[in-house]
Amino acid sequence: MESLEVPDGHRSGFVALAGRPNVGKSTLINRLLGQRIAAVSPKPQTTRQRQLGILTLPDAQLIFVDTPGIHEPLHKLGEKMNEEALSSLQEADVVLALFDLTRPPNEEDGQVAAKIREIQGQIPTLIALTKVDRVPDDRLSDRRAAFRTLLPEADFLDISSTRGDNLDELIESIKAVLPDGPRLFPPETITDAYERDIAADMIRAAALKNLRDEVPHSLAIRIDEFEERNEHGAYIEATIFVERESQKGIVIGKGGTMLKTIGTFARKEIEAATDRKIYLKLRVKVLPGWRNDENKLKSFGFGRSGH
Ligand SMILES: Nc1nc2c(ncn2[C@@H]2O[C@H](COP(=O)(O)OP(=O)(O)OP(=O)(O)O)[C@@H](O)[C@H]2O)c(=O)[nH]1
Ligand SMILES: [Mg+2]
Repeated sequence: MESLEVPDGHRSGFVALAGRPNVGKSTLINRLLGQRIAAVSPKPQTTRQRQLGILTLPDAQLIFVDTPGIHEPLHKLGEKMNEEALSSLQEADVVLALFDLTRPPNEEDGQVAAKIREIQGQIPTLIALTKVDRVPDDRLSDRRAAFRTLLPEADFLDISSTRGDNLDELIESIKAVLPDGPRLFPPETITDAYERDIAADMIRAAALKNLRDEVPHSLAIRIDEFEERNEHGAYIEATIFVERESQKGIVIGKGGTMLKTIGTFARKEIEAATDRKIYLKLRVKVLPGWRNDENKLKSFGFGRSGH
Protein backbone atom coordinates (compact mmCIF):
# COMPACT_ATOMS: atom_id res chain seq x y z
CA MET A 1 0.00 0.00 0.00
CA GLU A 2 2.99 2.26 0.44
CA SER A 3 3.06 2.86 -3.30
CA LEU A 4 -0.39 4.44 -3.14
CA GLU A 5 0.85 7.23 -0.87
CA VAL A 6 1.28 10.39 -2.89
CA PRO A 7 2.37 13.96 -2.21
CA ASP A 8 -0.07 16.79 -1.44
CA GLY A 9 -1.53 18.28 -4.58
CA HIS A 10 -1.42 14.96 -6.45
CA ARG A 11 -3.78 14.81 -9.41
CA SER A 12 -5.48 11.90 -11.11
CA GLY A 13 -8.25 11.09 -13.50
CA PHE A 14 -9.50 9.58 -16.73
CA VAL A 15 -8.36 11.22 -19.94
CA ALA A 16 -10.54 9.95 -22.80
CA LEU A 17 -9.20 10.24 -26.33
CA ALA A 18 -11.66 11.24 -29.01
CA GLY A 19 -11.17 11.23 -32.76
CA ARG A 20 -12.21 9.66 -36.00
CA PRO A 21 -10.55 6.35 -36.92
CA ASN A 22 -6.84 6.47 -37.81
CA VAL A 23 -5.95 9.87 -36.27
CA GLY A 24 -3.38 8.20 -34.02
CA LYS A 25 -5.12 7.72 -30.66
CA SER A 26 -3.60 4.31 -29.88
CA THR A 27 -0.18 5.33 -31.19
CA LEU A 28 -0.15 8.34 -28.86
CA ILE A 29 -1.00 6.22 -25.82
CA ASN A 30 1.70 3.67 -26.65
CA ARG A 31 4.21 6.48 -27.06
CA LEU A 32 3.27 8.23 -23.80
CA LEU A 33 3.51 4.94 -21.87
CA GLY A 34 6.69 3.91 -23.67
CA GLN A 35 5.17 0.48 -24.23
CA ARG A 36 3.01 -1.14 -26.88
CA ILE A 37 -0.24 -1.97 -25.14
CA ALA A 38 -2.65 -0.92 -27.86
CA ALA A 39 -2.91 -2.38 -31.35
CA VAL A 40 -2.10 0.10 -34.12
CA SER A 41 -2.49 -0.24 -37.88
CA PRO A 42 -2.48 1.94 -40.99
CA LYS A 43 -6.19 1.18 -41.53
CA PRO A 44 -9.15 2.84 -39.82
CA GLN A 45 -11.19 1.09 -37.12
CA THR A 46 -8.29 -0.76 -35.56
CA THR A 47 -9.45 -0.16 -31.99
CA ARG A 48 -12.83 -1.75 -31.33
CA GLN A 49 -13.07 -1.54 -27.56
CA ARG A 50 -12.15 0.85 -24.82
CA GLN A 51 -8.77 0.20 -23.20
CA LEU A 52 -6.96 1.99 -20.41
CA GLY A 53 -3.34 3.11 -20.60
CA ILE A 54 -2.08 4.29 -17.22
CA LEU A 55 0.76 6.78 -16.88
CA THR A 56 2.01 7.14 -13.32
CA LEU A 57 4.14 10.22 -12.62
CA PRO A 58 5.49 11.43 -9.27
CA ASP A 59 2.78 14.09 -8.97
CA ALA A 60 -0.07 12.74 -11.13
CA GLN A 61 -1.68 9.63 -12.54
CA LEU A 62 -3.07 10.04 -16.06
CA ILE A 63 -5.46 7.23 -16.95
CA PHE A 64 -5.82 7.40 -20.73
CA VAL A 65 -8.92 5.85 -22.22
CA ASP A 66 -8.30 4.62 -25.76
CA THR A 67 -11.54 4.51 -27.69
CA PRO A 68 -12.76 3.29 -31.08
CA GLY A 69 -12.75 5.96 -33.78
CA ILE A 70 -16.04 7.80 -34.22
CA HIS A 71 -17.43 7.03 -37.69
CA GLU A 72 -20.57 6.46 -39.76
CA PRO A 73 -21.56 2.92 -38.74
CA LEU A 74 -22.46 0.34 -41.41
CA HIS A 75 -23.45 -2.48 -39.04
CA LYS A 76 -24.22 -3.21 -35.39
CA LEU A 77 -20.54 -3.63 -34.58
CA GLY A 78 -19.89 -0.08 -35.79
CA GLU A 79 -22.81 1.23 -33.73
CA LYS A 80 -21.45 -0.42 -30.61
CA MET A 81 -17.98 0.97 -31.28
CA ASN A 82 -19.39 4.50 -31.56
CA GLU A 83 -21.50 4.05 -28.42
CA GLU A 84 -18.45 2.86 -26.52
CA ALA A 85 -16.41 5.85 -27.69
CA LEU A 86 -19.13 8.41 -26.91
CA SER A 87 -19.93 7.02 -23.46
CA SER A 88 -16.20 7.00 -22.59
CA LEU A 89 -16.10 10.73 -23.34
CA GLN A 90 -19.12 11.42 -21.19
CA GLU A 91 -17.55 9.61 -18.20
CA ALA A 92 -14.10 11.20 -18.47
CA ASP A 93 -12.43 13.82 -16.27
CA VAL A 94 -10.66 15.29 -19.29
CA VAL A 95 -11.30 14.80 -23.00
CA LEU A 96 -8.43 14.95 -25.46
CA ALA A 97 -9.67 15.27 -29.03
CA LEU A 98 -7.30 14.39 -31.85
CA PHE A 99 -7.43 15.52 -35.47
CA ASP A 100 -5.08 14.31 -38.20
CA LEU A 101 -3.09 17.15 -39.80
CA THR A 102 -2.20 15.05 -42.84
CA ARG A 103 -5.77 15.20 -44.15
CA PRO A 104 -8.32 17.99 -44.45
CA PRO A 105 -11.20 17.86 -41.97
CA ASN A 106 -13.93 15.47 -43.09
CA GLU A 107 -17.45 14.63 -41.95
CA GLU A 108 -16.23 12.34 -39.18
CA ASP A 109 -14.02 15.14 -37.83
CA GLY A 110 -17.14 17.32 -37.89
CA GLN A 111 -18.99 14.73 -35.82
CA VAL A 112 -16.15 14.63 -33.29
CA ALA A 113 -16.08 18.44 -33.11
CA ALA A 114 -19.85 18.55 -32.55
CA LYS A 115 -19.49 16.15 -29.64
CA ILE A 116 -16.65 18.24 -28.20
CA ARG A 117 -18.75 21.41 -28.41
CA GLU A 118 -21.52 19.57 -26.58
CA ILE A 119 -19.33 18.60 -23.61
CA GLN A 120 -16.98 21.61 -23.58
CA GLY A 121 -18.88 23.36 -20.79
CA GLN A 122 -18.98 20.26 -18.57
CA ILE A 123 -15.61 18.55 -19.04
CA PRO A 124 -12.18 20.16 -19.63
CA THR A 125 -11.30 19.56 -23.26
CA LEU A 126 -7.92 19.70 -25.02
CA ILE A 127 -7.26 19.48 -28.75
CA ALA A 128 -4.17 18.02 -30.40
CA LEU A 129 -3.42 18.00 -34.12
CA THR A 130 -1.52 14.80 -34.85
CA LYS A 131 1.18 13.59 -37.28
CA VAL A 132 2.77 17.04 -37.62
CA ASP A 133 5.96 15.22 -38.70
CA ARG A 134 4.24 14.36 -41.99
CA VAL A 135 3.02 17.81 -42.98
CA PRO A 136 5.26 20.02 -45.16
CA ASP A 137 5.93 23.41 -43.54
CA ASP A 138 4.20 25.38 -46.32
CA ARG A 139 0.98 23.40 -45.77
CA LEU A 140 0.88 23.62 -42.01
CA SER A 141 -0.82 26.95 -41.39
CA ASP A 142 -3.67 26.27 -43.85
CA ARG A 143 -4.29 22.88 -42.33
CA ARG A 144 -4.26 24.26 -38.80
CA ALA A 145 -6.70 26.98 -39.81
CA ALA A 146 -9.08 24.40 -41.32
CA PHE A 147 -9.28 22.53 -38.03
CA ARG A 148 -9.54 25.72 -35.98
CA THR A 149 -12.76 26.64 -37.75
CA LEU A 150 -14.26 23.40 -36.39
CA LEU A 151 -13.60 24.48 -32.79
CA PRO A 152 -12.94 28.21 -32.67
CA GLU A 153 -13.00 28.37 -28.85
CA ALA A 154 -10.33 25.75 -28.20
CA ASP A 155 -6.56 25.78 -27.78
CA PHE A 156 -4.66 23.58 -30.20
CA LEU A 157 -1.31 21.82 -29.88
CA ASP A 158 0.55 20.22 -32.83
CA ILE A 159 1.98 16.85 -31.85
CA SER A 160 3.85 13.93 -33.32
CA SER A 161 3.82 10.54 -31.65
CA THR A 162 6.59 9.26 -33.87
CA ARG A 163 8.98 12.22 -33.57
CA GLY A 164 7.88 13.24 -30.09
CA ASP A 165 6.90 16.88 -30.81
CA ASN A 166 5.09 18.63 -27.95
CA LEU A 167 4.39 15.49 -25.94
CA ASP A 168 5.82 16.95 -22.71
CA GLU A 169 3.71 20.06 -23.29
CA LEU A 170 0.67 17.84 -23.83
CA ILE A 171 1.24 16.01 -20.54
CA GLU A 172 1.60 19.35 -18.74
CA SER A 173 -1.63 20.71 -20.26
CA ILE A 174 -3.48 17.56 -19.18
CA LYS A 175 -2.04 17.74 -15.66
CA ALA A 176 -3.16 21.35 -15.39
CA VAL A 177 -6.83 20.40 -15.85
CA LEU A 178 -6.87 17.06 -13.99
CA PRO A 179 -8.74 17.07 -10.68
CA ASP A 180 -6.91 16.60 -7.37
CA GLY A 181 -6.98 12.98 -6.31
CA PRO A 182 -4.95 9.95 -5.22
CA ARG A 183 -3.42 7.26 -7.38
CA LEU A 184 -6.28 5.10 -8.59
CA PHE A 185 -4.06 2.22 -9.78
CA PRO A 186 -0.81 0.80 -8.40
CA PRO A 187 2.11 2.52 -10.18
CA GLU A 188 3.22 -0.67 -11.96
CA THR A 189 -0.16 -1.15 -13.65
CA ILE A 190 -0.11 0.15 -17.22
CA THR A 191 -3.36 -1.22 -18.61
CA ASP A 192 -6.61 -2.89 -17.61
CA ALA A 193 -6.59 -5.15 -20.67
CA TYR A 194 -5.77 -8.83 -20.32
CA GLU A 195 -2.75 -10.11 -22.24
CA ARG A 196 -5.02 -12.43 -24.22
CA ASP A 197 -7.20 -9.51 -25.38
CA ILE A 198 -4.14 -7.50 -26.37
CA ALA A 199 -2.88 -10.55 -28.30
CA ALA A 200 -6.25 -10.86 -30.09
CA ASP A 201 -6.10 -7.18 -31.10
CA MET A 202 -2.56 -7.57 -32.38
CA ILE A 203 -3.58 -10.53 -34.54
CA ARG A 204 -6.36 -8.38 -36.00
CA ALA A 205 -3.95 -5.47 -36.52
CA ALA A 206 -1.62 -7.84 -38.40
CA ALA A 207 -4.55 -8.82 -40.63
CA LEU A 208 -5.42 -5.13 -41.17
CA LYS A 209 -1.85 -4.48 -42.29
CA ASN A 210 -1.73 -7.37 -44.73
CA LEU A 211 -5.24 -7.72 -46.19
CA ARG A 212 -7.02 -5.30 -48.50
CA ASP A 213 -10.43 -3.68 -48.74
CA GLU A 214 -13.25 -4.75 -46.46
CA VAL A 215 -11.87 -8.23 -45.66
CA PRO A 216 -9.84 -7.40 -42.53
CA HIS A 217 -12.74 -5.39 -41.08
CA SER A 218 -14.94 -8.45 -41.12
CA LEU A 219 -12.60 -10.42 -38.85
CA ALA A 220 -13.03 -11.30 -35.21
CA ILE A 221 -10.37 -13.07 -33.18
CA ARG A 222 -10.97 -15.60 -30.43
CA ILE A 223 -8.08 -16.76 -28.27
CA ASP A 224 -8.61 -20.50 -27.71
CA GLU A 225 -5.51 -21.16 -25.64
CA PHE A 226 -2.98 -18.94 -23.89
CA GLU A 227 -0.60 -21.15 -22.03
CA GLU A 228 2.72 -20.37 -20.37
CA ARG A 229 5.22 -22.87 -21.80
CA ASN A 230 8.20 -21.99 -19.65
CA GLU A 231 9.46 -18.86 -17.95
CA HIS A 232 10.40 -17.27 -21.26
CA GLY A 233 7.50 -18.08 -23.53
CA ALA A 234 3.82 -18.60 -24.11
CA TYR A 235 1.80 -20.72 -26.52
CA ILE A 236 -1.23 -19.10 -28.12
CA GLU A 237 -3.88 -20.74 -30.27
CA ALA A 238 -6.44 -18.46 -31.90
CA THR A 239 -9.32 -18.62 -34.33
CA ILE A 240 -9.84 -15.93 -36.94
CA PHE A 241 -13.55 -15.67 -37.77
CA VAL A 242 -14.61 -14.33 -41.16
CA GLU A 243 -18.13 -13.63 -42.38
CA ARG A 244 -18.07 -15.52 -45.69
CA GLU A 245 -16.49 -18.61 -47.19
CA SER A 246 -14.78 -16.50 -49.91
CA GLN A 247 -13.06 -14.44 -47.20
CA LYS A 248 -11.70 -17.59 -45.62
CA GLY A 249 -9.76 -18.33 -48.80
CA ILE A 250 -8.38 -14.80 -48.88
CA VAL A 251 -7.23 -14.91 -45.25
CA ILE A 252 -5.55 -18.29 -45.74
CA GLY A 253 -4.02 -17.34 -49.10
CA LYS A 254 -2.42 -19.56 -51.72
CA GLY A 255 -0.88 -22.53 -49.97
CA GLY A 256 -1.45 -20.80 -46.61
CA THR A 257 0.98 -17.96 -47.36
CA MET A 258 -1.30 -15.12 -46.17
CA LEU A 259 -2.13 -16.81 -42.88
CA LYS A 260 1.57 -17.41 -42.36
CA THR A 261 2.38 -13.74 -43.03
CA ILE A 262 -0.33 -12.57 -40.62
CA GLY A 263 0.93 -15.05 -38.01
CA THR A 264 4.52 -13.86 -38.29
CA PHE A 265 3.53 -10.18 -38.04
CA ALA A 266 1.25 -10.84 -35.07
CA ARG A 267 3.79 -12.99 -33.26
CA LYS A 268 6.44 -10.25 -33.44
CA GLU A 269 3.98 -7.61 -32.16
CA ILE A 270 2.82 -9.82 -29.29
CA GLU A 271 6.43 -10.62 -28.41
CA ALA A 272 7.26 -6.90 -28.30
CA ALA A 273 4.17 -6.15 -26.22
CA THR A 274 4.53 -8.98 -23.72
CA ASP A 275 8.32 -9.17 -23.68
CA ARG A 276 8.58 -12.91 -24.15
CA LYS A 277 8.80 -15.56 -26.84
CA ILE A 278 5.47 -16.47 -28.36
CA TYR A 279 4.38 -19.59 -30.24
CA LEU A 280 1.30 -18.72 -32.26
CA LYS A 281 -1.08 -21.05 -34.05
CA LEU A 282 -3.91 -19.60 -36.13
CA ARG A 283 -6.95 -21.18 -37.76
CA VAL A 284 -9.76 -19.64 -39.80
CA LYS A 285 -13.51 -20.29 -39.49
CA VAL A 286 -16.65 -18.82 -41.05
CA LEU A 287 -19.19 -17.18 -38.74
CA PRO A 288 -21.80 -15.75 -41.12
CA GLY A 289 -22.83 -12.13 -40.57
CA TRP A 290 -21.44 -11.89 -37.03
CA ARG A 291 -21.10 -8.09 -37.21
CA ASN A 292 -24.88 -7.71 -37.32
CA ASP A 293 -25.75 -10.44 -34.84
CA GLU A 294 -26.39 -9.29 -31.25
CA ASN A 295 -25.59 -12.65 -29.66
CA LYS A 296 -22.40 -13.17 -31.59
CA LEU A 297 -21.31 -9.62 -30.82
CA LYS A 298 -21.95 -10.28 -27.16
CA SER A 299 -19.88 -13.45 -27.28
CA PHE A 300 -16.95 -11.35 -28.55
CA GLY A 301 -17.42 -8.95 -25.63
CA PHE A 302 -19.18 -6.06 -27.40
CA GLY A 303 -21.75 -4.27 -25.29
CA ARG A 304 -20.38 -6.16 -22.28
CA SER A 305 -20.34 -3.12 -20.07
CA GLY A 306 -24.00 -2.40 -20.78
CA HIS A 307 -23.32 0.83 -22.72
N1 LIG B 1 3.91 9.79 -39.21
C1 LIG B 1 3.12 9.57 -38.15
N2 LIG B 1 2.26 8.54 -38.18
C2 LIG B 1 1.45 8.35 -37.11
C3 LIG B 1 1.50 9.20 -35.97
N3 LIG B 1 0.58 8.77 -35.08
C4 LIG B 1 -0.01 7.69 -35.66
N4 LIG B 1 0.51 7.43 -36.87
C5 LIG B 1 0.09 6.37 -37.81
O1 LIG B 1 -1.29 6.49 -38.09
C6 LIG B 1 -1.90 5.22 -38.27
C7 LIG B 1 -3.09 5.06 -37.36
O2 LIG B 1 -2.68 5.05 -36.02
P1 LIG B 1 -3.58 4.46 -34.84
O3 LIG B 1 -2.89 4.78 -33.57
O4 LIG B 1 -3.93 3.03 -35.10
O5 LIG B 1 -4.89 5.37 -34.99
P2 LIG B 1 -6.23 5.32 -34.09
O6 LIG B 1 -6.71 6.71 -33.96
O7 LIG B 1 -5.99 4.56 -32.83
O8 LIG B 1 -7.21 4.52 -35.07
P3 LIG B 1 -8.53 3.63 -34.68
O9 LIG B 1 -8.12 2.65 -33.65
O10 LIG B 1 -8.87 3.00 -35.99
O11 LIG B 1 -9.59 4.59 -34.23
C8 LIG B 1 -0.80 4.19 -38.01
O12 LIG B 1 -0.27 3.79 -39.26
C9 LIG B 1 0.23 4.97 -37.22
O13 LIG B 1 1.55 4.48 -37.37
C10 LIG B 1 2.45 10.28 -35.97
O14 LIG B 1 2.57 11.08 -35.03
N5 LIG B 1 3.22 10.42 -37.08
MG1 LIG C 1 -6.83 2.87 -32.10
